[in-house]
Amino acid sequence: MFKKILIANRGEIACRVAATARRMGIKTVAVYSEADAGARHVAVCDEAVLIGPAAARESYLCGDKIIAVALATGAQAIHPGYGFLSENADFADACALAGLVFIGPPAASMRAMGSKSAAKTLMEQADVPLVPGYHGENQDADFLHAEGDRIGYPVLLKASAGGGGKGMRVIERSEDFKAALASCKREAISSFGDDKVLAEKYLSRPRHIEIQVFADTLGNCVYLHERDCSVQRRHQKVLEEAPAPGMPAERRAAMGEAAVAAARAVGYVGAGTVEFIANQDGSFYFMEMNTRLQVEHPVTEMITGTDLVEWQLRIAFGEALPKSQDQLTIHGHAIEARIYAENPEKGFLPSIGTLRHMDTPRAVSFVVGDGGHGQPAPVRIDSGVREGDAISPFYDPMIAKLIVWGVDRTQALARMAQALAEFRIVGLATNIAFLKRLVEGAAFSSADLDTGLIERNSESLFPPARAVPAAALALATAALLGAEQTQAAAASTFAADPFGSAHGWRLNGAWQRTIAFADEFSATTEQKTYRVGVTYQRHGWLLELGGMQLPLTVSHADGAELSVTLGEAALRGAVRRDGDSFHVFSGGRHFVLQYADPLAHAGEAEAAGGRLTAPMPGKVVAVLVQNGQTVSKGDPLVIMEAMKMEHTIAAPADGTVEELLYQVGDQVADGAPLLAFTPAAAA
Ligand code: MV4
Repeated sequence: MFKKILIANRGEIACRVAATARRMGIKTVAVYSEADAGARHVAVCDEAVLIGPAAARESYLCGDKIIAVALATGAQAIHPGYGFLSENADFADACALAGLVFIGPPAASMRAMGSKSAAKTLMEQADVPLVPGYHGENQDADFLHAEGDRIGYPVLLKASAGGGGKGMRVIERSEDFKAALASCKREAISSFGDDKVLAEKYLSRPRHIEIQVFADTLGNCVYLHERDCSVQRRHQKVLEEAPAPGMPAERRAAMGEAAVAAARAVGYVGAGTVEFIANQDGSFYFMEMNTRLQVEHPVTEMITGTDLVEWQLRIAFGEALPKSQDQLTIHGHAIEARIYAENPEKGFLPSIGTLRHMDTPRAVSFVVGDGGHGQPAPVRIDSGVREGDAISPFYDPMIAKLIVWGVDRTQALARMAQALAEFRIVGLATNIAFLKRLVEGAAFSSADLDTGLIERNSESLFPPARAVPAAALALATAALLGAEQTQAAAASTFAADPFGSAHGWRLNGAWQRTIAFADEFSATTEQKTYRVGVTYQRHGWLLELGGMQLPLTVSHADGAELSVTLGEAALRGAVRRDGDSFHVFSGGRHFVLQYADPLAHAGEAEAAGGRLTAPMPGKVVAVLVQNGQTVSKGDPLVIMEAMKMEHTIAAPADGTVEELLYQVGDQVADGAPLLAFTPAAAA
């Protein structure tokens, strides 16, 4: 086997390839851009070499630099992952010329599948079913129009050099043919530099079903069954599953054999995917072949108990396929969801920023399937990022792939919903809540699949923002009050300080304040403010919210995890604070509440002035420090009550409290100095 390979990729696929290489005892070389110096794929490989600036065309797309690194580090082979150089035939040739093994198909197979019309001609000769249409050389407008009339409307025009849905035109009527043809050719020449088009019968509600194939250099070729990737959004896959719901065994075998015939027709070696579109009646037609390992390969691994990267490595080394067709049976059901840093409510705009917190469901970061012994892990996460990493604008904003396995689709669906509820991200907008609505929605759960599923169900997938429920407000309030208590206790220097008591504040009996939370701005609704009245009691608080008075007690707190009782209701959730944002994760939902603490930063601007002043007229309700005490920036010093709200005056910087000017119970005028403070830098 290879001793060392170079991984010419980044993110989750680079990490995933590295995991298999490690298991097989193969050393790995990572390449990385300036944006990725601290990236996970760099950390998990044995060696890493910087290849250029962040922009992909100056780093991950520079075949010559990557080949030079492979030669310099003594790597014998290059795994291209997906995207970047993975389907670049010239790069595969350049690897061979440099004496390196390209872990992928022969360059000639890639080129044969590169042109849609040439590929269709080859497929026709190999008896692979094609959509009725015309894919010949004649591009005369009158001739193509006659072909359109012969095929029958609706007709779909596709750019021959296109892919991924670009350069397509649906034509409903013969009268519209010429105009659509001209527009399709204009787009084809500007997007692909080639205005050749083909015409097909347009299928109105197709499913996207693809077959995983593998071929070795000894002439063996097998199929590893199908994946249903019908749930897409603008040609981006959102959910993928295996096997395809409702697939009869005979059709599975027919599609598998057609896919193997397609691979054989182009002399294929290695991992490939033959993409079909299928009518609702089950008839299926060849669309294109993807000459790489695909993003969604884990669902196939889970149901077949294989490690497809191991297969790729063995085949590239010249070994035979690890399993024969008879040994490739299907076990259970797997679903993959792609978790993206994007905002579904804002047209799926990518969300750039830092992963402040990332709680993932309990999962195995990479497992191969059961291999015939026992069951695969129910939840797998393939990710190239860690908490604290940035999602940059330079690359695909995928955060993770969440893959679940179940004995059947029902169990897999339930596990997916549960795992999505446990996936909590703070710092970026994500599609997690959208995915959860999608997998729980009637269309997906009843497997009523086709490529229009998301558009057709947009009303239920993008529900109008609802009022924040009392449970979420209570959890945020409990987190805020609990944190204040802990802070006060830590800041207190008096052993018997009543303010440090875990039971809450008590000053001459109960006292009250009002906490205001604002929900998120959204494109469709106004920002709403929620007021929560708090009365401090011996064992917890009495909350007033939504016109009701309910006692709130914290029964358990462990990091961000909270169990509270609100009235009669036991509530559980996690609350993560990110500045003034409280992220409440409860019941599988994620609420972002802005804590409207108007005076939280009071006094900060006066740090240099040496005196902290009262932000408004009010009463001193707590003094948390002593004369001469050194404090850290942000430590609470004095708490005032004004207009039924509590305001914490915090240390504006590290420094020393020189002199306290008021005592608990004192009335203070607006702007009056509260204490003398010396910042550390000035001391
Ligand atoms: C089609 C089609 C309907 N009829 N061909 C889109 C991308 C390319 N891979 C093939 N595509 C389609 N070809 C005929 N004759 C509908 C699509 C299509 C589609 C296919 C797979 C997954 C998602 C899709 C979304 C829109 C259209």
